[in-house]
Amino acid sequence: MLKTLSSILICTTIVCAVPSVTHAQVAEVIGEGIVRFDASHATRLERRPSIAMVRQFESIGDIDPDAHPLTPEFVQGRDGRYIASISIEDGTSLYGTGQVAGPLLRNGFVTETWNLDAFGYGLDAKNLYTSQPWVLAVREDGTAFGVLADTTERCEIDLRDGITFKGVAYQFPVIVIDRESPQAVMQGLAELTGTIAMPPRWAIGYHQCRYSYNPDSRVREVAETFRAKQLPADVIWMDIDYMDAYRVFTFDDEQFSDPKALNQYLDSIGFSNVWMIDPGVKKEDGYFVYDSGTEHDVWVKNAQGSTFTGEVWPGVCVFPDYLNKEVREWWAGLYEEFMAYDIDGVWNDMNEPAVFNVESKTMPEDNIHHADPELGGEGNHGRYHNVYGMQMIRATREGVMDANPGKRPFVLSRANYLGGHRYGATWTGDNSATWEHLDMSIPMTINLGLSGQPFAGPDIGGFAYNGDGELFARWMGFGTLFPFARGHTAKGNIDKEPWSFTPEVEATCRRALERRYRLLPYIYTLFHESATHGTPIAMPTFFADPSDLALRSEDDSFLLGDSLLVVAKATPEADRVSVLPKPIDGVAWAKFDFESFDGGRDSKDSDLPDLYIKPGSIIVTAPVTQYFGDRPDQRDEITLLVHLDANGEATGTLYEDAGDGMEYMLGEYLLTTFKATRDGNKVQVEVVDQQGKMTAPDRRVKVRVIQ
Ligand code: MIG
Repeated sequence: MLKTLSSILICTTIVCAVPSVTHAQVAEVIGEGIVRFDASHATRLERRPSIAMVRQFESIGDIDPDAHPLTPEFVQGRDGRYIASISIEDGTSLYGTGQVAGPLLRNGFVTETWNLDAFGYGLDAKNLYTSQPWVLAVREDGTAFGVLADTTERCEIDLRDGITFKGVAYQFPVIVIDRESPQAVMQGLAELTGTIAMPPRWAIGYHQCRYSYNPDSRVREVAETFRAKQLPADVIWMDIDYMDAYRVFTFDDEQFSDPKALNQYLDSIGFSNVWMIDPGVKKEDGYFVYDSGTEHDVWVKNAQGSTFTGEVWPGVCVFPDYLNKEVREWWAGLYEEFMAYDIDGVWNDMNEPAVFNVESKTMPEDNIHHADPELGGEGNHGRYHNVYGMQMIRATREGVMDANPGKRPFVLSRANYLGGHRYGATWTGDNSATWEHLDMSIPMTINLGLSGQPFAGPDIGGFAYNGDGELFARWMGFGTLFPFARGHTAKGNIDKEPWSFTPEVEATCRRALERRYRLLPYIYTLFHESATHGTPIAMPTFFADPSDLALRSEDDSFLLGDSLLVVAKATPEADRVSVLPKPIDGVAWAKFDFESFDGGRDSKDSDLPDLYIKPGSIIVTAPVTQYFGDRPDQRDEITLLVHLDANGEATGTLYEDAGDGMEYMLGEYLLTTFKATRDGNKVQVEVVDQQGKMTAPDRRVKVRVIQ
């Protein structure tokens, strides 16, 4: 016995000296069903801080790696690359891997984490704007596990034969979450990487954008047209042309001479506003951002130690080193004056960071970042590239919060990294106005959700190219039901507002928008669930029944929360048949529309997606409003859509709060659980639970039974 012990001790020492011994792996439990594997004791000691995770999880206890069913095999390839692989059983379906083009099911694909300005990307893109080194694996029986390669470096994710991660210069640890269902695995990921913060209510309304609405009179005109035409919308966006020659934190004197007055006007007609800020700062003496940044020594340095310059929109630019706390504080400080123009939300674009006229489209990998010790300390750009945008929006968010204390910030970022959902929402970048991209916007949004970023959606209508009215109507039809719903288009394109095509297209857009606004109580409740438990908001249809293999590659449809299935018509002919979840105890998911709500306006519009409600669930809806805050009495009426299960029962919840501010964190909210029960040929509905301190409104509750 003694002898064995001492030989183990000796062995440990040898392992430290000779890391090529393969079974030197170490494994430690860091959460419920969550194990972190390191290649060796030595690499464990040299492990870098995790930027994806909310904190550095300590070991709750070591386990024998050989006893774990999913122990990765760590090897260093002949090319020096660090490889970690996990084999999978036949019948295992793979998802996630971040922001990826192509289908939902990722088996057989090779992608890479390397944030890229990918304008005009196609179905075979290897890497896009955000990086999430994470795979969700669903076994044949519906149990699941997730694998996180905890590295910020460029990392290949090869799903051709099991799960293989290939890093470049660092022996990263691998974290495995092994749980009973994909939902439980996603919750585990949220335990590690955090959840979204509850957004302001206006941010879950419809957003209208284009590159760019300018001058300010055009912004007013577009906003007014939404109101005149009774097309629900909450937000209008200011893209880069509002700036004075693309200098961030400035306004063009002529085209946007009075931004505050513009924002106040927009507010008076129920529009919130979002304004763009890029990371590239024009290198120009006398420009206050450049002067101040230079004075504070905030710019990223090149390998020689002098300030790196690269070209972006304003011409030659310098780039803040957001990896550094003092730089982030400096950057946050810039928002005080900016937000004082009554700005509501901020859009950080180009933060991969994008650099023009260089082959790599970004800064050199040997640039230097003075990263905080908590982020890993000084290191080159190759190491920190993928978190540059994430740290930028972290700083932006701080700045926005400091400038508008007590308000909920809204930040949209183009680049991001696993865990970056804590700081901002993401969209799928510069897609195209084609049927392929319309089709792909569903799996892309779902896989982002399965990679920890639930607040996501595409440029509805497509960014590059014009597309036609039919494409636009179809895309608006289901796009308005994504967690982040924003129409956008590139410079030089035709107008792409809901009224820009034919009266028929406009009518479809109105129906689609009205559906979102009716569903807002339900959608807001889903955001609350996501902010509380890390639940994805738009989920793959197979989440309805993870053991049903027929659903595993279904990606023309998605679940918006557990109770609502959205089946899009994603081909021009609308001829593809989606697989639906099976009936539950003989009760089918029931198709419904909002027809009887408003005399048929919603019905028989073949460009709208089909909607199904899950047996046993209640979906809480409200009358159509034009924007958040429209009709102060809007909460005085709700309609419960009820679909009883085989036992004649259904339940559903409703989360309500002030829609902005932080008081909800002190209990100023209301979380109501409704239960419906069949009683002869009647249906009784009662409130079975109510949490939170907000006064329950005196309201009319209508019930609509769907069968
Ligand atoms: O190089 O600000 O993805 O949404 O409209 C283009 C102009 C810069 C890229 C963004 C797009 C935005 C555009 N931007």
